Amino acid sequence: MSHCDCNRKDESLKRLTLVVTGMSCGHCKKAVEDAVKKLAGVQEAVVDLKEGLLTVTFDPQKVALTEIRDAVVGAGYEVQPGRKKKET
Ligand SMILES: [Cu+2]
Repeated sequence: MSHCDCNRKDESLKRLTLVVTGMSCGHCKKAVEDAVKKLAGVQEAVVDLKEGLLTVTFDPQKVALTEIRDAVVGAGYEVQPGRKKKET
């Protein structure tokens, strides 16, 4: 039925924001982003250094949230248990 599946890829992607502690400069930002982007299934990883947030766009079929956390921890930083920082 579907003659074009170019949109399907985007629909299967998930976006999550994680609270990451320990980042203090542009080098930390890049280290976290690079570590997460290395994972298969991660399409985008963007760190907001000021807020201490990591926004990841990933394919949940290919990579688990725990793997993303492990990558951040492996780079030397910590992921807070809360999935998303509360809006205040
Ligand atoms: Cu740094």
